Amino acid sequence: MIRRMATESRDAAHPIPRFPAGFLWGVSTSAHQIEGAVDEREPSVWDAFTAEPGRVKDGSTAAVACDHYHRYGEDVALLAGLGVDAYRFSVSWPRVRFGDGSGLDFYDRLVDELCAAGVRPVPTLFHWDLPAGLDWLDRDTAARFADHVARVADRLGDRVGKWITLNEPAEHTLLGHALGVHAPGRKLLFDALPVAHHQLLAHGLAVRALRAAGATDIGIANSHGPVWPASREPADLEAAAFYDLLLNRLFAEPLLLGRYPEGLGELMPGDVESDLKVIAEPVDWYGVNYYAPTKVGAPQGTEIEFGGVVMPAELPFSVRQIEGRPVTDFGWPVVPEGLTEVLTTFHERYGDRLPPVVITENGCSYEGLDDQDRIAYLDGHLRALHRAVEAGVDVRGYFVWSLLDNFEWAEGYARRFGLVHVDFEDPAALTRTPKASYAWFRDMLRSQR
Ligand code: IFM
Repeated sequence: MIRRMATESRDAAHPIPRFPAGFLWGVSTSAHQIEGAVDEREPSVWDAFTAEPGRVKDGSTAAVACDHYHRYGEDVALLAGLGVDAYRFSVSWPRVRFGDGSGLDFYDRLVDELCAAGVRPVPTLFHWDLPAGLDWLDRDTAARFADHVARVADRLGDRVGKWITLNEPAEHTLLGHALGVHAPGRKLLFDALPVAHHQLLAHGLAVRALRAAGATDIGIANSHGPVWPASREPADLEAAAFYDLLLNRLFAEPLLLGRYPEGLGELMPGDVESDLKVIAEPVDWYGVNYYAPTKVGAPQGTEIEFGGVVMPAELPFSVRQIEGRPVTDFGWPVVPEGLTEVLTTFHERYGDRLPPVVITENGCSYEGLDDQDRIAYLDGHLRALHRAVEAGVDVRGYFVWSLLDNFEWAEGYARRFGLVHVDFEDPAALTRTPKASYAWFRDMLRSQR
């Protein structure tokens, strides 16, 4: 059921500046966070993780989530009402492997529905829900992923033009394998680096599989943000540079430059030089997920809790709070100019090796239907994005995270990122109610046409 809109859009005294012609506007979601229908897919590493007490803060699971699997028609109607050009969703690998291919039928139906509504489907082929039994520490998982990609491209490629290989391999490595706060819950610290390498290899193999299937519009969704040193002291500068290496350069440079940044290549498994040739398969655009900058200083010798993540004392850096900024319900600082900064930094660092950029995620967690904080966040970030365009960065699209409130991983349902509220208190109805930000984004899109 879809309820009437919470409020009408507020008057924009200063409209968002116009983005270049052909700019792609969309919203994003991911399979595990919204689909539910757990019995109609194979298990994933997230099912085992959420079953362990204490892993998810509110004790919830994604077994039903938004039940998008059964309610996708309603959700496509919401997309059409919003007036977006494109919808970024993810294809669940455990669902694709289910039964005799009936899992893929779901994406067939979804893509048909999107096309009928005039919304371009933009699938992400891996968004953290690894099939149970597979492991990114194994090199073979990269080859298995390429098979999955070929299968999906074969089925959907007649209607899907734009593809995303992976979502945020950095977070999947860091949170899932180094710090253990996401599935599969490993705390390997720097021994998690092979997970990064195998995902990057999987990306390169996926690009090859997509090209073999005739795809011409391929990207990745990498998370990036500026890293601000806590002070100008050498120890803080060094710690910040190291964090920048891990968050930004480790995942950008193999793809864009065909090499690992200093010292990291030696730590990776296998024939790294030959793998880098695969990893650097050219992409048509580069996706950036941006939420906030990170302030980083020298280690403080103690465990630090930051943004819901406990960082052990032995790390060679410590993450600090950025003071003097509003924060989202997640405690993340709201820093729109960080988006301009990360894009202009990449433009300067990588020059013409950086393909056109698409913002594949940007958004914030706030409670409430009259979500003026979210409107302010999106308004500020779109202006910041436009400043990057004015500064010469070739930006081709922007996707809000997220269409719906959903299962926010280890936080459960406590963090609401949606333009549309979902009533998780009433699991039989899971009523969708567009928030004020939905109307605001819809009106902003109209002003761009
Ligand atoms: O919900 C996540 C998403 O799955 C990946 N990027 C960040 C979002 C907000 O935490």
